Amino acid sequence: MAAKAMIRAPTEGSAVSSSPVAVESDIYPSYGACVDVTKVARGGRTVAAMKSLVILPTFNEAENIAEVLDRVRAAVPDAEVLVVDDGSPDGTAELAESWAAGHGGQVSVLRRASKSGLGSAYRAGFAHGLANGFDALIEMDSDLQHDPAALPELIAAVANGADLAIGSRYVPGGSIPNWPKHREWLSRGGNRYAAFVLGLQVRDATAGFRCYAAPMLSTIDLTKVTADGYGFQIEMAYNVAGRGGRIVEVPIRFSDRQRGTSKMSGRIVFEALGLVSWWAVRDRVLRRRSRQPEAISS
Ligand SMILES: Nc1nc2c(ncn2[C@@H]2O[C@H](COP(=O)(O)OP(=O)(O)OP(=O)(O)O)[C@@H](O)[C@H]2O)c(=O)[nH]1
Ligand SMILES: [Mg+2]
Repeated sequence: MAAKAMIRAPTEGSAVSSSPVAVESDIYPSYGACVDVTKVARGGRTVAAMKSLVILPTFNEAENIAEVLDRVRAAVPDAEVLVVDDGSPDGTAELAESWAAGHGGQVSVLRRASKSGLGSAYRAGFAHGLANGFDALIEMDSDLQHDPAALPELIAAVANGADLAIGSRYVPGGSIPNWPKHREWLSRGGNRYAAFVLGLQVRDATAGFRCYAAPMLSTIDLTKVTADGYGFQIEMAYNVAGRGGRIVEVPIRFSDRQRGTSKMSGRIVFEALGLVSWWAVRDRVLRRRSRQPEAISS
């Protein structure tokens, strides 16, 4: 049975209530047909033996959190969950803690003092996961737009050698059934722009449902990853690609938010656009120019 303990959290003014991990060697059912989940994973282990951490960032998700936790538990019974809550006034953190208390551990809540953004929440979750020896670190929204049933497939992709598995809306088999056309065009256009200017071979770099292999994640200096929201997702994918990492896109169905309110804003879209343009200029224009004299003299 899980013992509850307070340990020092990786960010100022935050605390995580934690519980030990139980790892068993069952094989998860496959969500789609992309990956053979029965294959032996990294280090000779089966997929289910990957020590996996599902990170759930929350800000005012009281209406969703219990169902999210129920469905994550059903999809990946052996995975640990870390809810990263930014002082939600609607009591999300308390609900997550009481869910954990009633379900025999493996769910922890990292409480942070105030709303600090999605990127910051994931950075805190990654730091916790890497410090605690997880093999696979998963990002997932807490509003059920990401179907927890896809978790085994994402973990399986990493178990089978991907450094980053992205739950993708824009590969064959992926879909966004209910989005208004203008939102889909904005998202598709943003992704095409980022892929083109950064030379990134990813169809859905803004997607926030993904699984990282810990060895790859540990090579990225998270203190230098500064973007939030969509920019954060692109920045992380760009970092993995820049290190020669293997990125796999697993098709997912991205549903509409049924309950609670969106926290995304125009500021986050513009931040992503501005940062992507800056990275392209910095890495593809300025660096190429600064390399030219060497190329000529050699
Ligand atoms: N900890 C934390 N979580 C956040 C913050 N902002 C958003 N979130 C969570 O991040 C996830 C994604 O946010 P959403 O508002 O659903 O963003 P989105 O899915 O791009 O936008 P919609 O499609 O409009 O829902 C949700 O689980 C939010 O509760 C934040 O500042 N801190
Ligand atoms: Mg959402």
